Amino acid sequence: MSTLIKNGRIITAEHDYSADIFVEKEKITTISSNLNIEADNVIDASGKYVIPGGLDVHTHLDMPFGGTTSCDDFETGTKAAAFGGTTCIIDFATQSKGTRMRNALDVWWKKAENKAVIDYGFHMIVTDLPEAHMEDMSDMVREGITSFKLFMAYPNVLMVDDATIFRAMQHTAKTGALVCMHAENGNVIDLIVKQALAEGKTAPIYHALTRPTTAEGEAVNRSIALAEMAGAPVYIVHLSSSDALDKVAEARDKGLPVYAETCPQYLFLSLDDMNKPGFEDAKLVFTPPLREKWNQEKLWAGLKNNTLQVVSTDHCPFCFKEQKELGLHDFTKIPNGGPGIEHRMQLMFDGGVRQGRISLNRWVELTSATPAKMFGLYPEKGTIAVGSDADIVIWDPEKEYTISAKTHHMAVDYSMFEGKKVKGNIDTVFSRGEMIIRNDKFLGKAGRGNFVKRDTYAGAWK
Ligand code: DUC
Ligand code: ZN
Ligand code: ZN
Repeated sequence: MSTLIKNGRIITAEHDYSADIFVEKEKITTISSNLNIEADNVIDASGKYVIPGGLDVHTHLDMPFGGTTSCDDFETGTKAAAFGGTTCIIDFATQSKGTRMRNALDVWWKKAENKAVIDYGFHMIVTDLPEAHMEDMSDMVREGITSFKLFMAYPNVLMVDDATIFRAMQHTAKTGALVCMHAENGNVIDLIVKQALAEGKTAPIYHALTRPTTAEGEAVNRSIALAEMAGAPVYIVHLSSSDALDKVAEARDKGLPVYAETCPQYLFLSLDDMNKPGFEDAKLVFTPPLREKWNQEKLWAGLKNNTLQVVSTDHCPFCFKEQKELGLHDFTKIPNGGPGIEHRMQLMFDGGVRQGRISLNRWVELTSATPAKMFGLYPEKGTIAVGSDADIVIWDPEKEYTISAKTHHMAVDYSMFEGKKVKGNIDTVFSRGEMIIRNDKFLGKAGRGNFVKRDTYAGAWK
């Protein structure tokens, strides 16, 4: 199977030029102007951008959490991702306390293998790391699971103590892997939550009001100090506030290998959006929570000046009916998470590029190239180059689209961005050379996605 993509404007993190692309089987084999080659498929991309498929390095598909399970599985979730121009995800396998990481990996492989429609990798959420099982981390790295998420929040559930974090970081310092940190001071937050409940504050908004930005800033700072002592890099996930951003900026100014991602919900939504009647605000209950609106411009500045390097979604969808409703009378029982896997590229294009906040190259860098580099998938993924996987999106910068649960492909019954109009959307999507979306039709099939064995962080940045 071969494809010739003609007349497109190719945008990567570094380049912006017009040329034709020839794809043979799964790879890009030639890039040149005026290519005159016989191909099974010829696509005219005049007036369109040709970009590397997006990488969403923070998703939770089919994940047991908060007394229920996230409602997109690997089929619906990856299909929705593809409809948004994302051609590779890194999802989180979760080690249950008292079990080994290998068990979790086996479970997550099974969840994905017959379902994923695009390529996928895994991070491992570490909840239990006894001294005797440190070798599990090396075992995971050998399997291509080269990043580990640790929680400083959710005491007695997911949280690990500082010594465990430090031990994990000492290990990644040796293997070249990367610790991804959920940075919030869990013990303090738990106390504030208990006090709020005792005062009868049970509505969804109290989820946000009991998780101060200082608790995020403190934990970011602590995780950076632990990483510095361990001689390891650290990657802060879902950074949401100016307080936290300042700590990352300070560390980077010192030259420390500290990185962070933010997510569209923190860039486009704020506490001001949590003002709906009844239980509606539960749709915006995720962790970290929404912040005061002024934080948004700080985050945009962070994306521009590279204090933040990645935009992921933290896609963790729970239906409003029956799932979010578990917390109807108590905000602590609302499953934490929101749906976002489908609209990251559009939101960042419309709100970032079109609004003049970031350049086209930076858009690709934040959503594709740097995620691929950070998590050991570059240059197979994250760029348009000879030898790279033909994960290619033809992007129509003029296509208008209204985000809505009525038309989205996620298996969730609401949208965090219901009714938002965006300009710029996918035209055609290729995954390893196979056309999987054209004319708004899905042409791929469940199970065609491959597990990607990732290089280490240190390997990727050599
Ligand atoms: N952190 C995540 O990254 N996702 C879902 C919930 C959480 O706390
Ligand atoms: Zn988290
Ligand atoms: Zn998450």
